[in-house]
Amino acid sequence: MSLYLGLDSSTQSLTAIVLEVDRAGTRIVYEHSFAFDEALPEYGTRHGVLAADRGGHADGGAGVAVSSPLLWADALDLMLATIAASGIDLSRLAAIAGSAQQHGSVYLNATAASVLGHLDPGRVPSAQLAGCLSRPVSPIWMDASTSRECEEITAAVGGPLLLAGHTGSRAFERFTGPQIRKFFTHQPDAYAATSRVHLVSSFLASLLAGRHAPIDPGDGSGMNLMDLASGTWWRPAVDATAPGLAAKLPDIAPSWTIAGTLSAYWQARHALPPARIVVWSGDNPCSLIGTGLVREGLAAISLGTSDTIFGLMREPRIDTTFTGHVFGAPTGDFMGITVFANGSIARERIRDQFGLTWSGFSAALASTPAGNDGRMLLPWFDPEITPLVLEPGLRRFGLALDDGPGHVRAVVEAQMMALALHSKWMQVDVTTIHATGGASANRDILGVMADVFGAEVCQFAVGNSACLGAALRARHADAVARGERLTWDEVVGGVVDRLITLRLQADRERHAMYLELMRAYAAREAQALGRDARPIDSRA
Ligand code: XUL
Repeated sequence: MSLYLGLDSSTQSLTAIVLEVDRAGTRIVYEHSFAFDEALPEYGTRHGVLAADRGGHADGGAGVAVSSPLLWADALDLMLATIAASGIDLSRLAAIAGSAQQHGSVYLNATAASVLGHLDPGRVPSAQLAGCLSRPVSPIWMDASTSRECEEITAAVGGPLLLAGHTGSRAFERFTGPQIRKFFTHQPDAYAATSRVHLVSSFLASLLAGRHAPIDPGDGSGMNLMDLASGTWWRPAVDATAPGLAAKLPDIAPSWTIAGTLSAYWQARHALPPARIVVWSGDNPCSLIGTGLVREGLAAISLGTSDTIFGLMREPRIDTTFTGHVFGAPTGDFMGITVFANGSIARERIRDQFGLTWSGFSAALASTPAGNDGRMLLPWFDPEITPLVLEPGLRRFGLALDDGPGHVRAVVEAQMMALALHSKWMQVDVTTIHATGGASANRDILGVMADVFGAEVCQFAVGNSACLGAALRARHADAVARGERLTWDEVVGGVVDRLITLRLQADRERHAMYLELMRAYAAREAQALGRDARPIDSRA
């Protein structure tokens, strides 16, 4: 009998899931989560993002969103201490894998390799790692401040089609390459003092293993730097991003690679065994596993800080509309994904604006008719990724400022219609949607999802499928390392399907109504963006 630990370091929180695997099957035996703002208030984050007076805008300006790598390190320490005190027999812990918010980058100087390997178990990690940072903050996926760098990289490699053809995406503001370029142009000395650029995922794997860990193709494909087909750095993009970058990037290795064993620091600090440390991946690639999408043709929607829609692809199908991305999948395949920045943050803003609890939010949704009697909004509280909106602001249509229930339905309908409209490029037959993320606990939101897509929606007992996916990846990588043959169907089978708690069917009439409403939504979106409605509308 073995235990596998999955960790998910997301924008706002850290989650852990422990799986127990024996001949009878796989069970979740432990699950714990805490929010960064509350568990580590000394870092001064709001929703996991550093406030302006804590370094949040120190190196940027408008559209900047940064967090602290030391916060993530201390959170890991706090979580391992909590798990160690939980009473589980951790001597059976065989492997640890992780998931992290994608795109964020961590900049380390040349001392890091030695410091990572010689941490003092008597002290918290942050106190010892601070001197290794060549940049005290990490730009994260919510950052929208690199349009200029996106243009420069695109031009240097020969245009968006070439960049997307190789890396899986046109240049996106939050992607790591444009962020690295901005650091190089704004702080050339600090860039020169950087010897390793990690992603959040590879940084945390390095911290656990006590040495520099590789990047997996799932998270590497969110950088505008990796050649998808070969899973190696694409030299024209690397050279277009910043001088000397090739020497600063970690290796890329398959998602089931063992990066090392849990370092002496963690073993001594929390009395943990020398478990295998599996290469970490991004939260969306991990969610693909945690929602059981190891076959083509199924789709998942994650309603987290960001809302995302994704599905597995055997062959990379590049999005020539440049809306979404092709990432590597932890199975060694690919995944199509479209990302919306205004996910839970938009839902929370409406909830808070009208003084509601989540049950009040649900009640408001249930009390309003499908279609909202024509009331609509465009939910762009923050800069939006899909479609690209760099100057945020809510746009209301027929919606009075004090109409709480109207706003609740309008934000949910807008999000679901945007998800449906902008994911057409993925060519996935959306007949069944696996819903995940915090807001997937809300049955009324899933009802709107089913009706907008005209699909069956499955709700899971585990809201954090990225964390479950990480734990399942730990199990898979451990089996590979032991020389066992274990298919991905076997990894997820009997685990993910057993967690389905509810299947919601679409209402045909309401779906027909939403198909009409989507045309109006697409037209309003196009109008707000100052362009003709046809490109979106013709695909509706
Ligand atoms: C994916 C993306 C977000 C983050 C959230 O491209 O930007 O979904 O991964 O953690």
